[in-house]
Amino acid sequence: MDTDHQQEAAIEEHSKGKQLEHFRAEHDGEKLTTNQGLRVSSTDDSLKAGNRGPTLMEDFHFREKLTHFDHERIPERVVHARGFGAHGYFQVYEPLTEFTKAKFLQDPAVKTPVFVRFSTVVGSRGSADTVRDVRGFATKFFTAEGNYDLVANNIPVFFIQDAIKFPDMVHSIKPEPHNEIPQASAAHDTFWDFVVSLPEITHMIMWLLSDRAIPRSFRMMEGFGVNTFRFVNARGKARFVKLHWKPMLGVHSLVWDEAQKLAGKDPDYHRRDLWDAINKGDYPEYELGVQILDEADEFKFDFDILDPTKFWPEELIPVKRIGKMTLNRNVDNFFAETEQVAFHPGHVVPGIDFTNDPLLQGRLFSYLDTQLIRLGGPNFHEIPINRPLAPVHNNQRDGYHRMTIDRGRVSYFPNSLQGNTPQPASDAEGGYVHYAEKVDGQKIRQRSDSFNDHYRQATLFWNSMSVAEKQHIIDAFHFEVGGVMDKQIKQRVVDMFNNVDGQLAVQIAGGIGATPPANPGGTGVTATSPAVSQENTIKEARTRKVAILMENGFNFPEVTQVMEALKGTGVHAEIISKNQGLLTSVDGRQLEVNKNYFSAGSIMYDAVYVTGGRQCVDTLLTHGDALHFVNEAFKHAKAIGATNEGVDLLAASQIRGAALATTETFAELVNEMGVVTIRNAADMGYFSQKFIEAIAQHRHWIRQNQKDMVPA
Ligand code: HDE
Repeated sequence: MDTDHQQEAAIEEHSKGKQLEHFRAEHDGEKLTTNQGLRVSSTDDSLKAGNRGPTLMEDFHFREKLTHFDHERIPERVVHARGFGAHGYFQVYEPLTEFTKAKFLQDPAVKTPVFVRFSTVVGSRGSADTVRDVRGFATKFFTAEGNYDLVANNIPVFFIQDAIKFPDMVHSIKPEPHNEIPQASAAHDTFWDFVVSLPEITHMIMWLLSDRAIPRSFRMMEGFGVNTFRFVNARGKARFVKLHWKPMLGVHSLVWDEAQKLAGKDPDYHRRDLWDAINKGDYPEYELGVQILDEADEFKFDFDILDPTKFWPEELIPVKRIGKMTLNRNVDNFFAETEQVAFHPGHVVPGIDFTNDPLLQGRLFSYLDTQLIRLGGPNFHEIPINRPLAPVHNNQRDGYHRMTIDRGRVSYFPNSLQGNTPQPASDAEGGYVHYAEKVDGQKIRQRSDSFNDHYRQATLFWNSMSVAEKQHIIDAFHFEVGGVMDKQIKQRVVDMFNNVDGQLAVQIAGGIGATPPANPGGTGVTATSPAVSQENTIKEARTRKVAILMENGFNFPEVTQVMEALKGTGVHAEIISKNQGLLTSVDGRQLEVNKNYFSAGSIMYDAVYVTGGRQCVDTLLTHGDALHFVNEAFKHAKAIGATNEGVDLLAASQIRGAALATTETFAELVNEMGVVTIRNAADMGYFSQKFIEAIAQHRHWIRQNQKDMVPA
């Protein structure tokens, strides 16, 4: 068939309403075209009347190109504007039939596709990744029964109890409206003015000022559904449920100094980490956990289970791990996928239902509403990233950006012209039937008294923190409230947190120039919840990053033995040197430098290793950047390793308190405070093993006092 005939055939198909995809594929010469498919002869010069003359109106290519560009931006999300997404799949471990009829939670053989978007809350789209903030952790499950969205955060509680206060809360924490300062930060007057005026926010502030709000990686964060949902099984029996994501690599954080420096040196730190990990095959994995509560136990606890400023302590209600999510594919296009994805806690499937949690009820309105302005109309479900795998049939029609070509003349129900289709489905056919909870009440703008205890769980959280975690919270108060100008607000912060713990209030006051409480207070709660402390998390070295400081004249076998051992444990190493290019060892062999000191800093790595070789170390000793690298890694409590002459660099640095191998020690390993050294050794096996163990610890808080004395 010649081209004319093919085209005729294709046009005929088109008139029958069929797609022209095969025609397009056959005729695609991959040449530059207009949006109408017209090949363009030049895109460097606009059409002009004479080569120094004015541009002509008839230059449709110029006008189309500029017009499209002028309209490229859509409004960023009002909260959670900065995010990063990835694809993957979810598999349940065993049928959850007893608790829910949700199909995607029945068959361990089924891999349900997912799309996850991680985010910060307050900052604009171009803000830094490592700011102190809650992280969003939203997952879209493309199930056979329609899309299910688990729109979670990395902190299990929330700022407010009723969604009607959400605009106030967000206005207070966003940059102040008169001067748009500060970006992506809570350290300013309007936020703390709001805080001290709202006792229910107390518990959330404890979490926000804890290490949870500066994660090491999206791969090392928990996710919490926050709101209380319902699981409903096929017999109609309902139970309350809280949903959790548990990262297989444990929960780990940055330190504040590191987070601030990273915001300058690599504002894309978290998204780069996720992107690189997936590209390297280090697929992030999270287990889905559920806390399930019988309806009969609704009032059994000293907090209201519908109160979103409370978590359900795992000691009281254990987390059952029901399946695993693996993120194994990066996006092809950030805008099309990550920016246009639209989550909504109201996207549920049969077997998952709501409760009267007043925050959840309000969320059910807001998410759909916000997409209408953000994505420009009611057809955002047709954007490829949002399109369910389950077929869509209904009588909704038209609207901006409609993609579906609806056939026939029937767009109403009931009808007889189309056999009364599409028909609603019965319960047995998978139709969504809302849980028939009995509700009876008067119309009142009030809250239950059971929502009135704002301090006890804040004390429980404080009690559960390790010494280092407590210190970080106090430091965070000093930074955040230290940024407040109004003195009475500062004082009210001290008074507010005196309700949680007297000593906490005294220590807050000490750093912000406020008066300590006359009567140190507290709630009297002495219990702890070990699961909320990151001290008790999974600790392993896999996927961590080590910087190797090196110059010409290094010992080739020494460094390559260590590199092999790291690689064998799934730890990634990069060689850092003053200049990029090739380095030559004592015996003339070469290794390529990955980064120089302009592009790398200790803040981008989990550990540092200094290798031996007389000439190599003598050069390193003349580099302030190398000494700073070691000092800073020590200050940030990271594992540090050095072998043979490499130990000289540590000895010349300002690290304190950790004993180092001396020239007299023969192949004897010294391992103190996460500083692992050995001298006069040829076999790096034992050193590598101990160094990897130190990396797995993530941080060595035992250095608490010594590290603070290090200038870096
Ligand atoms: Fe959101 N939230 N939120 N939120 N939220 C949005 O929806 C809102 C809440 C969460 O990656 C918005 O599409 C109200 C709790 C995440 O696209 C908006 C309330 C939790 C994301 C909205 C809450 C979340 C959002 C803005 C009640 C943890 C990012 C853009 C006070 C369980 C999703 C959008 C993504 C996004 C409203 C509270 C998590 C305006 C009214 C609690 C992860 O609709």
